[in-house]
Amino acid sequence: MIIKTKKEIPSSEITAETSYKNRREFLKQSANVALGVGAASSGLLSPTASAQSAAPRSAQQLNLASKPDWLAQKMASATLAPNSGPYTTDEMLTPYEDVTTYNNFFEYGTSKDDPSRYARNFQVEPWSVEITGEVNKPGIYSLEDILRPHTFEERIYRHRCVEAWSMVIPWVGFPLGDLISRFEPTGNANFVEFQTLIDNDRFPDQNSRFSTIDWPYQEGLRIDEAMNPLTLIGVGVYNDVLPAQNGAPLRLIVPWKYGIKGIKSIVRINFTKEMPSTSWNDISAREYGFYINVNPEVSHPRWSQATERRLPAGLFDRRIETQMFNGYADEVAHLYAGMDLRVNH
Ligand SMILES: Nc1nc2c(c(=O)[nH]1)N[C@H]1C(S)=C(S)[C@@H](COP(=O)(O)O)O[C@H]1N2
Ligand SMILES: [Mo]
Repeated sequence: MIIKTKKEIPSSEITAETSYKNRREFLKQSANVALGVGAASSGLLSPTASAQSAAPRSAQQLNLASKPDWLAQKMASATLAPNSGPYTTDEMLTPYEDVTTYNNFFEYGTSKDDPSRYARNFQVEPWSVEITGEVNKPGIYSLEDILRPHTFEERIYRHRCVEAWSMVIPWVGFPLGDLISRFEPTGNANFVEFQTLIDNDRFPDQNSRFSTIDWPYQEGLRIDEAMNPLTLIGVGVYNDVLPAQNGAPLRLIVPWKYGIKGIKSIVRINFTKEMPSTSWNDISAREYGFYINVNPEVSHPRWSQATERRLPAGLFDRRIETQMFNGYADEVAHLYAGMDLRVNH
């Protein structure tokens, strides 16, 4: 098998996206080889899978904290998103730059660039997740215990913020349902509640007297929403571990709901009989219901949700129409059969 060496690329030109594309090409070609499609003899294989780990990025974007070997290995063996179906989209990906510098993470401040600025040197180790409530196997699990049994997979999802902007993001993660099953929920587990880390040193705005949120940031799902195959525990983006500003080391991803649901840097998962309270519902139940499903027909009291600004913005705003359930109606509409989605917004 002949493997061609790639021409030297100046490090300034290596971006997260080129390394991302290179790895996708590499994996696709490897798959072809495995299937006997015969790319090997044509010299198409590029040896970039190992080279890409050295791809430099600006320190501001990085914020990757620590990446233990076991995690790096799992990340490298993540399966690619399929070519069609709900787990992918052929819409243009939002560049890594935007995904990692235009963020909502109020623990760092309320400006879009606060998270990437203040998340420097965020240490994810040691990290543990406490499992409590209506399960047969509660306990405190280390990050490795939580993640190791799962096969990582790439999913390319639309991400729609309640503020009416959106992105298309190649996540790496695994189905939340697979994680939940390991703890054996009891018959009383009707809801799942999630909490973000409280840490006044690492999250400056948790000290602020002016912060609107009563920490910790808290979110919840009905158990059938949590078990839906679209719902992910996210551990990476663009083939690499999550930067701190995107919710390292693990976060929730629920693509048919407004981004609010996607709680970051999770330290506790609690199984409850009653509907849990959620941070934004506590602040204003009128504006943010428990369900917050993406719905172009239900306006926010202060703005329409019929359209969204798709990032990257470029010279002019790219305004597109918002889709019911963010385009995932076939997968999730049945969860809300018989419910009035204006009341349960
Ligand atoms: N802990 C915590 N999680 C959070 C938030 C937050 O402020 N704190 N913001 C939410 C909102 S409103 C959005 S749109 C997404 C943004 O995720 P991203 O920055 O990775 O795109 O994170 C969600 N998860
Ligand atoms: Mo959001």
